[in-house]
Amino acid sequence: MQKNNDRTAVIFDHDGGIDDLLSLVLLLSMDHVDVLGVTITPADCYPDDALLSTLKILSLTGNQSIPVAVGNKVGPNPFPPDWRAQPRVCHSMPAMLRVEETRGNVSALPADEWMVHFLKQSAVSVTVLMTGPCTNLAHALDACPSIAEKIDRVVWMGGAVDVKGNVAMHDHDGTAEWNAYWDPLATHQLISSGVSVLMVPLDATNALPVNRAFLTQLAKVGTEVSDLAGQFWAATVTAIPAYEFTYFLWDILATAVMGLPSSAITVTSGSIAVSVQTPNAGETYRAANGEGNTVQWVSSVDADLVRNYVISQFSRPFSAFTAENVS
Ligand code: AGV
Ligand code: CA
Repeated sequence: MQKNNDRTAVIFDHDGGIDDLLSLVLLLSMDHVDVLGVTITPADCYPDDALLSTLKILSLTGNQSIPVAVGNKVGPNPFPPDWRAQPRVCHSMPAMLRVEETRGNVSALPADEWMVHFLKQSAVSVTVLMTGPCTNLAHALDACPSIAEKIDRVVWMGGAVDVKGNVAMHDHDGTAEWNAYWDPLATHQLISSGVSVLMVPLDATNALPVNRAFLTQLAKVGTEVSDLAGQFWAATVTAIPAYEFTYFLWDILATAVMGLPSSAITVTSGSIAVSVQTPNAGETYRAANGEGNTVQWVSSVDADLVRNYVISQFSRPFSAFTAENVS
């Protein structure tokens, strides 16, 4: 498989949350990354909102030619409607309303089929970055296992290994992270797929709450991009001040991994298993006796380094986000 060493080809699958949308902005800010496609999982969002915000961000950054595909596969454990509606604020902000989205790049295929179609013909191996449930990719791998050869690695925001989860539901014991819980079977399929997986679980993201100190640091930049990011995040601070409701730089950390120096993160390797039943559906736990599969996960981070990296990327003008050399 052809591999270009100084550039990273990425398919970005997100689920339309506020930090998913900011992750798209962050990913597009990285000079060494070529975003080859954006796919949407209809999980922690309403898909029409997620698509509209995605297209507007692509227009704002001069990336209207990147293909976008919306998924139609859903997991069994829906997100609360309040959370799904929250990112509607993003495409309702002045800078987002002013920019006209274009729809010529929206695929007629659902996201999982687009992934199969794209990867089958791809001459390069790609990184699949996912910041929502992994349902689209699990379906794609199921439909066409040979696409695994085109996947260099998967970087996935999901799971909770040595820390408690963030699911607080009536039939759950609180051990799972939401992306893993939404579609526990897909999580199980991903972990056991044999594809190289780097999880970015709550173990690492817990160090990065969206708090006033971070928002103040970001606000000091005072540019078009940093102000838009600050406005998106400001919409998250009305949450109940409890662990399960607090907003973290979840997806942002998973995305930042694509550009951070390796000194900023600690990666652990081990055998992980996934529960697909109540009361711990979606729990990603250290497996005993050959039960699980070997994956890697980010177990801790240098939080200051991550925050500084994100803020410095968001200090760039939108004009610096346009791909020059996608071939
Ligand atoms: O579990 C974290 C994942 C991330 O992909 N999502 C939100 C991020 O996009 C689900 C989630 C957990 N707690 C939440 C979430 C909250 N308080 N509000 C909205 N979404
Ligand atoms: Ca997400």
